[in-house]
This record gives sequence, C-alpha cells and structure tokens, in this order.
Amino acid sequence: MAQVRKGLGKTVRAVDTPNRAALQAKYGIPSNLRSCHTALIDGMAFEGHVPIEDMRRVLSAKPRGVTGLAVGGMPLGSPGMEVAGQAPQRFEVYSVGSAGPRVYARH
Ligand SMILES: [Cu+2]
Repeated sequence: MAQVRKGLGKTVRAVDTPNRAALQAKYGIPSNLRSCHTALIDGMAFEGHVPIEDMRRVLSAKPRGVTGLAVGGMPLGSPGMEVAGQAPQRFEVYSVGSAGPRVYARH
C-alpha cells in the first residue's frame, strides 16, 4: 500500500512493506540500529527518528562511505517522540555504510 503526500519541497511516497530488512541490509543499517521506519532521500537511507538538521547536513556533504543515518529504537524526545512534561532522552545518530557505523551527532 503506497500513499503519496507533498510537502517540504519533496513528494513523499509512503510504502508499507514486509521486506524492509532487505532495504536496511542494502544500505548497511546494522540490526542494533534498526527502527520503525526507513526513509530514502536522494540516494541515502534514514532509519528511525533522525533529526532534520542531521539529514540536511549529510545530504549536502554526502561523505564518502556513508549511505545514511540511523537512530536505533525510538528515543523519547527525538523528532516525533516528544512527550509533554517528560525530559528528552540523550541519543546518538550514527552514520552507516561501508565506513561502518560511527557517531555522527549527539542530542
Ligand atoms: Cu518510531
């Protein structure tokens, strides 16, 4: 099932698939960093609740050996996971790809 939405200068196609593990493997997202959704933008993959500023930074830099960014789990306070009255958790954003998972940003 695919849904098409427009916004933020991009057309978004949302797809529910039972085969997301193959996509995660293709982009080098290790099992401990897999989360609830995977976004593909301009040839890079974004796993889980990755902050938009990190997405913009990696998309403009396109570092060698990096195929995307990943946030494992669903940390409280990450984008879309804000809960009024609850302090945000600290979490790391990892770059993934042939260069291996590395901390890309801390929040
Ligand atoms: Cu989630």
